[in-house]
Order: sequence, then structure tokens, then C-alpha cells
Amino acid sequence: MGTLRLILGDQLSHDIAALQDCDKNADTILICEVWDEATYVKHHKKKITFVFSAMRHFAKELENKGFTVRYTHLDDKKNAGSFRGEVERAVKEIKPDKVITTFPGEWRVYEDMKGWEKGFGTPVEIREDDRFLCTIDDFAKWAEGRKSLRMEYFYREMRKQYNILMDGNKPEGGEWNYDSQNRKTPKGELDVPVPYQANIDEITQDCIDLVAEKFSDHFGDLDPFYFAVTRDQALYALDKFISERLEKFGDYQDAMVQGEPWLYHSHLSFYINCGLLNPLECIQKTEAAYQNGAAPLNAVEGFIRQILGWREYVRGIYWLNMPGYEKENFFVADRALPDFFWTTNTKMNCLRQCISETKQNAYAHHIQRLMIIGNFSLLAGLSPEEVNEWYLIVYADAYEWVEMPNVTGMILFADGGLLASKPYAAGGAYINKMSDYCKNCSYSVSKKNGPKACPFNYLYWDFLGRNEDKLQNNPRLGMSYRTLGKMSDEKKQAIREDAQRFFKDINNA
Ligand code: FAD
Ligand code: DLZ
Ligand code: SF4
Repeated sequence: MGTLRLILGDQLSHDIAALQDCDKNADTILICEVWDEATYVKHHKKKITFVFSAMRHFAKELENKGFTVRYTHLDDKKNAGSFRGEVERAVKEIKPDKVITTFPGEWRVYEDMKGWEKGFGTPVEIREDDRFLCTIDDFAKWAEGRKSLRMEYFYREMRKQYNILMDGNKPEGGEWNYDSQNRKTPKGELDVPVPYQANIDEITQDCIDLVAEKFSDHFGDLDPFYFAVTRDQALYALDKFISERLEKFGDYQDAMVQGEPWLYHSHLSFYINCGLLNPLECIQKTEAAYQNGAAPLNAVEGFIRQILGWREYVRGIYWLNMPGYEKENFFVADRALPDFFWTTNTKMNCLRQCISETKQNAYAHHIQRLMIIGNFSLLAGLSPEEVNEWYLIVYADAYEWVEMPNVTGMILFADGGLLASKPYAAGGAYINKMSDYCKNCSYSVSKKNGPKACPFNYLYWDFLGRNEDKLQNNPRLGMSYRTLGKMSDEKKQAIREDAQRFFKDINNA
């Protein structure tokens, strides 16, 4: 008897809604490693290790606090292999009055949950996930009747609502957004601090061994493993970010440097998304650093904008548009993912660096995801379905609610401009400005055409040409289309031929 409290792998917060009135003497907390979740896409090996180890540590902490935890290991003989199967098995064995859980992060899980009450003949309560700072309903209210759903306006509302970086009813420093001060190009030696690396304990080692055995055919390097897997470790990583990196976070937010996968980013998304850190505590701690004079406004506002603005906004966009958002394909793009997305084997140095780092770390920072891998996916007309699956697989912070709007909306413009006002398309010059990748590349960034030319240069114009009917009236692309319009027929023909040659042999590019 008592209630059965289901905690999913991205709900590892001690104050999660499903645990808020948990009775230590009567209730059972269910946490389960299930085959379906580990394989519905073939997640990066580090991602599975991280989620399993964090789940096992969380279960142990709950037990130490006196809760009754029913923990299903992946290789338990009776493991039913799915959330539904494991909840049903627990309901049959424990016979609870009720099942309580928290709203999940993915549509497919929610769809499944909706059928549990009828299926099991036991009441099922799905509670609001109050770790998010904007409810799904409040986002829908904000979006209602608006012609365009720009993040900036949503973000301003959130700043006011939570009284973050406000000076009365005005934004701190007079501006809402200091993005223009966040584009410093990396020149000379950057003294990037070593990021937090947790030690491997017995629980994590067991998970590493399990993943090595069961998921050897999944993408990604398992070693070295250094993610935080407990709340204490994640809090330490947060404090270390604030004391060592936050100061320069703003300046180098858009920078890319060969051999520096972590730069001044926070590397906290894994911990926030799985519940080890609460987004509001990250915001408040960084705001305090600004108030104490430990970090400048452009850094603190930039960081807070990502969490209070973008993170909440993309979640709102996901639930506002599901189901259906996963099928969006504005450009009718259908090219298969090139092999090098898995092998890293490409002569394009920028892509080779970013995909290799992704393979090694299950992490790439935002501008690598957006302007290198994302930009290429857009320009090459890769299938949104395949690109979405890749991003969901390869990053340890990826869950559909956050991955899909970033891919479908932000990088591929596959939703036709619901999220972004224009496609984030750029040629080699931008990559050369924001990184040092080009100097080590087989292609020449200054060449516009021919086999030696940087492919981003002609793919950019080929993309605009291919999609002229859909994009030419976009006011933010007016200048690019005017330039395209002024090009000679020979030049346009050279661009088309270069692009066709590139696509024909894309796996050897
Ligand atoms: P920082 O640069 O330190 O930023 C601080 C925090 O802000 C992050 O930890 C994250 O919680 C939040 N944040 C920043 N940008 C975004 C954003 N665009 N959307 C949502 N939250 C944001 N983020 C994920 O958490 N999971 C994903 O699956 C994911 N997929 C992405 C796919 C693409 C194509 C792109 C362009 C971005 C994606 N992002 C995703 C957003 C962003 O790239 C990552 O949150 C960030 O790189 C994580 O590293 P960090 O913690 O060092 O971030
Ligand atoms: C990502 C993931 C993986 C790999 N495995 C599990 C698991 O075995 N059990 C679990 O509860 N959660 C797992 N997760 C996280 C879930 O995929 C996530 O909770 C749902 O997609 C809802 O967002
Ligand atoms: Fe990338 Fe082009 Fe620079 Fe090579 S030259 S690193 S392909 S942008």
C-alpha cells in the first residue's frame, strides 16, 4: 500500500514534484534502468554511463535519507525493459493506492503515461515539473495571438517575473541584452582553466563496465569519464564555473579554438537537465557574482539569458508544437547524414574538430553545435529527421524537449521561422573570424570556387539559390539576395557545379 513514486533519469532532484509529500513509512520510490530508454536512439556511451551512474547515486542518497527505493538495474532478470513494463510490474507486486510521477521531458513518454491509469487500473497523477521557470500553460498564454515568438521578448518577461538583473522596472545597466559584447575573437594565447573532472567511484565504474559490455556498438568514447554524478559534485562544478570561467564567459561566448573544447562555457547543461542542479539556483548564484563585483554584466547577463531565456523558451516551443514539430521540413531537405558525422573522417577541419570533440566528450559548446555542425547541416540540406536523431544521440545533455527546437527551429529553420527570424547560414569567412580552424584545413577559406575552395563558401550561395522562392522575401536576407542577384551567370554556374561535385562525393569531402 502507500503510493508508488516514479522518478525518471532526468528527474534526479530531491525536491522534484513527485517526491514533495513522500511518506518514508508508506511510499515506494521507483527508479529503473530500462532497455527502451537506453536504445530508442543509440545514445553516446558517455551519456548512458552518466545517466545510469547519476540515477544509482541518487537512489543511494534517497535510501540514506530513509526512503524506500525500488531500483531496477538494467540486467535484473525480471526487468520488463520499459517504463510502462516496470511501473506495471511494481503496481502488481506492491499494489499501491496510486502512482505519482512528474511531467516527463519527452512527448513519447507523456503519450505512454496517459494510458497507464486505464492500463493498470490504478490512479496515476502526473505532476507539473516545477523545476522549469515557465509552465507549459503560461508559455502557451504568452504565445497566444503573437505573430512572431521571439525569444528576446519572452526573456524580458521572465526577467521581470523573477526580478533577475533588474533595477526597479528597468534592466540592470540599462540594456536587456549585451550580446553585442559577447563576440570577442580569440587572439593569442587564451589561458583556459582546466574544467571540473570528477573521480570515478565504484558505482560509476560498474556503469562504465556495463555500458562497455552492452552498448559497445553505440557512438562515442567511454574513456576518460569525468562527469559529476551527484548533486554535491555538480554544485562544486557550478561554483568552479563561477569562480574560474564566468568572468570571460561573455567575451568568448562565440569563440572556437582548436584543442579547446570547453573554453569559458559552464558545462552545466548535463547537470541542469538531469536534475542535479536547479536552473534558478544557477541564475541566482551568477547574479550574486555580478552584485559582488566578481563578474561583469555582459558575462552574467549572457549566461542568465541562456538559462532564463533560451532554455525556458525552447521548452515552451517544444510543448506548444508537439506532436507535429518532429515532422517539420520547410526546405524539404532529404540528404542522408554523411558518414563523417560518425567517423569524424573529413578534410573540413572545422567539422573534424567539432565532431571529434563530440565523440570524445559527448559535449560541444553552443557555437560549435550552431555555426559549424548546424550550419553545415543547413547548407547541405540534410534530412531534419536524421539531424535530430544525431543530436539526440551524441550529446550527454540531449533530451527531445531541448534538442528538437534547437535543431528543427534554430539550425535547420525547418519550422519556417517559428523560432528564428532567419536561417543561421554562414560561409567560411565567419568561421575563420570566430575560430582558428581554417589555418589547419585542407581547403582554402579565401578561395570561393573550385576543388580547393572552402565548401562553406559555395554551399552558402548554393543554399540561398536553391531556396530563393522560400527566402527571398525575408528582410534579414535582403543584402545576401541582392549580392546573389548581382552575380554573373558564370559565377552562379560555378557555384552550382561546385556544390554538385561536393554532394556527389560528400563522404570523401
Ligand atoms: P553554456 O554556454 O555555459 O550556457 C549555459 C546554459 O544555458 C547551458 O548549460 C544550458 O542549460 C542553457 N542553454 C544555452 N543555450 C541554450 C539553448 N539554445 N537551448 C537551451 N538551453 C540553452 N542544449 C541542451 O541542453 N541539450 C541539447 O540537446 C541541446 N542541443 C542543441 C542542439 C543544437 C543544434 C544547438 C545549436 C544547441 C543545442 N543546445 C542543447 C543548446 C546549447 O548548445 C547547450 O545547452 C550548451 O552548449 C551546453 O553547454 P554549456 O552547459 O557549457 O552551456
Ligand atoms: C537518457 C536515459 C537513458 C539512457 N536511460 C534511462 C533509463 O534507463 N531510465 C530512466 O528513467 N531514464 C533514462 N534516460 C532518461 C530518459 O530518457 C528521460 O527521462 C525521458 O526521455 C524523459 O525525458
Ligand atoms: Fe571549415 Fe572552410 Fe575553414 Fe576548412 S576552410 S576549416 S572547411 S571553414
